[in-house]
Amino acid sequence: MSHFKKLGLSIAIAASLVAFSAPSFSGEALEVGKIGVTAKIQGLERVTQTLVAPPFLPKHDQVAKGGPQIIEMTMDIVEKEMEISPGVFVQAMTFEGSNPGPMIVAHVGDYVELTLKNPKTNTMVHNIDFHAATGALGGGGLTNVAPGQQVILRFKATKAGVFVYHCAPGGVMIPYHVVSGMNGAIMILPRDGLKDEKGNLVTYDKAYYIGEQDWYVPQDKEGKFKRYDAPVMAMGDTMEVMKTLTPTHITFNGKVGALTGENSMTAKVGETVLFLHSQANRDTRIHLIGGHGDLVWRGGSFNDAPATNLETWAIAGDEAAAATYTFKQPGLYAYVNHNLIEAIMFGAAAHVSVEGEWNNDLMEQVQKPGPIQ
Ligand SMILES: [Cu+2]
Repeated sequence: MSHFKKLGLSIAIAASLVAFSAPSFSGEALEVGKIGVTAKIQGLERVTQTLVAPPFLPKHDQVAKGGPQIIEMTMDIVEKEMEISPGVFVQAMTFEGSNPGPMIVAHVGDYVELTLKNPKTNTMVHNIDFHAATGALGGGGLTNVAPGQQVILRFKATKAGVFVYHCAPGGVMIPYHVVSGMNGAIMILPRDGLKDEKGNLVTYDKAYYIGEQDWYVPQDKEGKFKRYDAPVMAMGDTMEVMKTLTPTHITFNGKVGALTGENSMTAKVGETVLFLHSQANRDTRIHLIGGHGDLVWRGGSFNDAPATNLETWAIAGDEAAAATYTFKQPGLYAYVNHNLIEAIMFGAAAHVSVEGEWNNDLMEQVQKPGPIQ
């Protein structure tokens, strides 16, 4: 063994002895551990994720390149009046000004580091509870911010799946903020990507995030929807409607018709689309009319094998789920909450406009409608 190699070995042994002996000083063990974790995290690459308004997702890799990263992002809390249906206004509370808030994307093993800002023009205390996070009420206990404050929370992504996040500032403010629009979702992908029911890699050509929201808008004696100047002024009347457990409106992405017409989701025949759907407060059931859920991660856990070929998939209140579908026919598809009263009369419907060649083998109108012969 050369002198240099010997020297190197003895340094390694000395270092490992230090490492092993340190925790034996029980009083300092915790401190050493903390420093160790911080040093480990500090050694990771930092990347900034630019959040985008739903139904779109931030730029991301489906299969992680390299090791875990610290993914930094900033969210502004925005209190604002939103028109959820023509002529119907709510005093909304939002992450980043949209309902739902932006989708965050990470991989298992990454650290999500969020700077949450509550501008001083806001009127309420807010926070964030990540269902993907472990401890402190999902981070809610560490992120209460009054108007004019910001906070930085970092959590490790340990569970693969799609998870809701929402504001949870305590007591009746929890449901009030959630049904005022203050919720979104985060997708934590397995480092080696999504897998089908047999364990084979699944990739998608595009992904959409649909956030379903139940709204409880007070009405006057004539049945006209009331309008308020601030969330605190709308609260008393809104709580009375909330207690009926009957929403007045149910939207996909913040407004009746937000994902229809010119704003329809799009795809081409042959493309695989990943649909991510959250409902932070209330049960729903999703159906793609004319298509299927080829692969459905019920409950949103990517560690579980997906269900296959579903017609409708249930999403429990305060849950997000994922489904893929490879489009086989062109045309306009309705993507709905298949309580059809909620879809058609309350607003919980979207469209997917699909381009491509019609396949007569899969479906053909053999005879046009005409007089009975
Ligand atoms: Cu809030």
